[in-house]
Amino acid sequence: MLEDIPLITITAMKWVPPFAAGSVRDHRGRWILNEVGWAYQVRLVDAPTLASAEYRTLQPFGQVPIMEEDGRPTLFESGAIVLDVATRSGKLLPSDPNQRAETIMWVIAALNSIEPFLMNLAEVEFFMSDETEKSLRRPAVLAAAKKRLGELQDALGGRQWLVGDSFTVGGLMMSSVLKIASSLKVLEDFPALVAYQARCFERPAYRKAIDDQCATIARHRMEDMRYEEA
Ligand SMILES: N[C@@H](CCC(=O)N[C@@H](CS)C(=O)NCC(=O)O)C(=O)O
Repeated sequence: MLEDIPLITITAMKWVPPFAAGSVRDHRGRWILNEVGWAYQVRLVDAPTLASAEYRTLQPFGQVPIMEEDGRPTLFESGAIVLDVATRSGKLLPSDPNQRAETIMWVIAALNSIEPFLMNLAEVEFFMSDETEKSLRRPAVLAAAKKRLGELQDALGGRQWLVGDSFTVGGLMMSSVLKIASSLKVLEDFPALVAYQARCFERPAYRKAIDDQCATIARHRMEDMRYEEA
C-alpha cells in the first residue's frame, strides 16, 4: 500500500533584493520540511498575488510563507508552520513533556522577544532613507537589540543547545531569527550566539532550504514581482 503522504505547498516570493536573499521567512517552512523528510512543492508569488483578495483569505497580512495542504487548514505564521510540522512528525520536538514545553517557549521567545527588536533595527538600516532620521533613531534601537542579544547569550550560557542536548525546533527558529542580527553585523559582538547559530546551520536541511530559496530568487528579476500592478 502507498504511504499516505500529504501534498504540501509552501509559498515563496519570486524575487527579493539581494540583502534579503536567503532570509525570506519561507526558509523556515522549507527547513523544517527538509528536516522531517516530507515532500513539498513551492508556489511562487508576486506582489499582485500577495495583495489579492484570494491570498488574503489565506494570509490576512499578504505575506509569505503559508503552508497549504490537502484536507487541512492553510497555515500562516512561520512559527505556527514549524510547530505544526514538528508536532505531527514527532521530530525536533522532544517527547519529554518538560523539554517539549521549553522548546515551544523558545520558539515563541525567538519570535516575540528577539525578532521584534532586530526588526526595529532592520527597519532603520534597510528601509529608512532619510539619513538624519536614521541617525536619530539608530542609537536607541541598536542598544535595545544588543541588550536582548546579550540577555539571550547569558541564557544560553555555556550550553550547546537551548533545550536538552540536541537541536530542536527552538534552535531552528532562534538561529533563523538571528540571521537578521548577522545581516546587520550585530551578531558578531556575541561570540557564543555566533557559534550557536553556526551549530544550527551545519544541518543539511538548512543548507538545502537556503540554496533552494536563493536559486529561485536568482532566476527572477524585480520586474517579475510586478510591484506596479499591486
Ligand atoms: N510573522 C510572519 C512574518 C512574515 C513576513 O514578514 N514575511 C515577509 C517576507 S520575510 C513578507 O511576506 N513581506 C511582504 C509584506 O509584508 O508585504 C511570519 O513569521 O510568517
